[in-house]
Amino acid sequence: MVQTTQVAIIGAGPAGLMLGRLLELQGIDSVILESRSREYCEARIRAGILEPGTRRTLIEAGVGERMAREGILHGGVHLRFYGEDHYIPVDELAGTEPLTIYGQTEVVKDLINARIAGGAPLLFEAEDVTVHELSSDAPLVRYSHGGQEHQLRCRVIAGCDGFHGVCRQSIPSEAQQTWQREYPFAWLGIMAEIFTPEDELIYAINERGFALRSMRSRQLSRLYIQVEPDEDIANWPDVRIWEELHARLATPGWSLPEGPVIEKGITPMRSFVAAPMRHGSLFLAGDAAHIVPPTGAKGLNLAISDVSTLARALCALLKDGDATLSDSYSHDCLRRVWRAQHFSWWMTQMLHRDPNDDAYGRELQRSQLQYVCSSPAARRSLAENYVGLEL
Ligand code: RFL
Ligand code: PHB
Repeated sequence: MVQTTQVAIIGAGPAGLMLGRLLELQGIDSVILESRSREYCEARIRAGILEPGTRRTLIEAGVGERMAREGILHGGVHLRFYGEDHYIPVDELAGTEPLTIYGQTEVVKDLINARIAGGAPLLFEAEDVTVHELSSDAPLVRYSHGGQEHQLRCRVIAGCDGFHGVCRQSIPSEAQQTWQREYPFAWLGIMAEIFTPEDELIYAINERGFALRSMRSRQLSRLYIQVEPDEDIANWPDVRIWEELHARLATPGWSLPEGPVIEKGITPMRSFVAAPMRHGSLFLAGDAAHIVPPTGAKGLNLAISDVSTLARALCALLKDGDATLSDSYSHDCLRRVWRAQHFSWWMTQMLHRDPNDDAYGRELQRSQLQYVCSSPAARRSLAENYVGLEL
């Protein structure tokens, strides 16, 4: 039997779930197909910093209540390098609301709960999803679920299935251009039970490399260190991780408290863009279309801004028959995407120890850090990009 819906959404990450929510509020039907289990999606630890615009979108969509209650507002970041510490008050410099510390896992849980409460279809463990007839106005999605094969006929397919998903790969290579950069390092991240009274993030670099102190709550810290790109987590017992964190983050008069490590993993660093973000009736959003290294904390925020743009475009298309916004969707998103690409690359090269760099390169990097921390114009530029530009 062939089911029908207006929008078939592939992937229940932040992009797919938020798109489903925004469409539901506009009375547009969708079916969300997700390959993983609900438990897996709700436990996957990823981003944690929400721009003011993302916070607003969650609240306006009626899924921001727990975030407003439990999220921690944070107004700035410390840049710590070679013994110097500088505080950049990003909200004050950019003239915006503060950022919010609230884990992506929590955003995903809130969106899943809202979807289930509203009764709109969300299928976990949907296998072998494939997309067809993309150049028609009635594309088709095939998938299997519960051991049975299904077909879903729709008006539009939203490819929100992340970097390794099927949607982008279904676009003929001659119809899409890609740009990418690999970095010669990765991030080893841990979640540790530590009580932290301070609200601010610390980005640090010294001769041993990059480190970041972030958090998920007052009781839960998220910490990262730069490691080799092909590093094996088995080489990193907790004691070695703490040793590196102390060596990279500590300054005179400040030391990092330790606590039990409850999760650890290694994330590769990559920049990637595929354009256009649309092929016929298939629209890509979030990591399906672009990846940034996590240094600028932009990945989740970009996913939410893509689907806000997409929801407006699909609303005009499906309710009023007006294709203006869906025709400009890719162009409209890519402006913000490339700004975030540049900022993420810029933060990454400024804050990591590149094994291929020479002594001259390292002095340039140190001079850049000193300039960013001391020039009012440079501080403001970092702040504007960190909170997310209104484009
Ligand atoms: P997601 O979150 O990857 O969701 C895509 C969903 O699609 C599902 N899927 C499929 N479903 C059906 N059929 C298929 N064939 C499918 N293939 C995949 C997947 O199971 C998944 O549920 O993409 P989305 O929604 O675009 O959201 C983007 C964000 O998740 C991402 O940008 C950020 O989390 C990036 N990122 C980080 N960003 C930050 O700002 N700060 C961070 O600290 C940070 N850490 C991370 C990260 C990304 C990571 N990845 C992708 C490996 C840490 C990691 C490990
Ligand atoms: C995080 O809390 O996971 C986090 C914070 C800031 C970043 C990246 C990740 O730049």
